[in-house]
Amino acid sequence: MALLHVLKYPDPRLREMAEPVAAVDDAIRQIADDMLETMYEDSGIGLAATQVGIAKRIIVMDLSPEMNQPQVFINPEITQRKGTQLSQEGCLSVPGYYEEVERAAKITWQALDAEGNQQTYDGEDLLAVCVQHEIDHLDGKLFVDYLSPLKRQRIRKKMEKTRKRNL
Ligand code: GNR
Ligand code: NI
Repeated sequence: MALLHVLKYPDPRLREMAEPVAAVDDAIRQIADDMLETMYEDSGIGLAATQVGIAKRIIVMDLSPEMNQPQVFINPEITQRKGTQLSQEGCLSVPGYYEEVERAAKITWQALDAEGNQQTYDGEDLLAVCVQHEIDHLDGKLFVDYLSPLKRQRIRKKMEKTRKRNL
């Protein structure tokens, strides 16, 4: 197990398109385990491999109150979207900022599980938000992209200042 470094906006690596995983092997499971450890350490409910500088289509999540129900989705693809919902989103790559984003209310998605088996899942509310947020990361997209250019610019400027202060 190892903690990974979470990239912060506006790091250009957050804009890369992640590649599909060709085979779910021990190396991929190790990445997923390290991502889960990192996500729990940073009190997140989800994490995409893109955020830790690994351009592979792997996401991890845990929406249980006890944070003891880890989920791993490899090569996830949304196959159905229903309705819309507005909710406050945050991101470990944009720490300290929370903004309202519109997403599909209910989704169906397919993914490989940690054993490499293809599965189909349904989710709504926060689960659906989180899956959409994480798949966006794999496509190089961040929740701030849904905000007005002015809001996004303000967040970017403040993030850059914070980064300089921490150098
Ligand atoms: O921890 C997280 N919380 C969260 C809250 C609302 C909508 C999405 C999220 S995902 C975020 C962790 C993260 O950055 N995942 O990419
Ligand atoms: Ni995020």
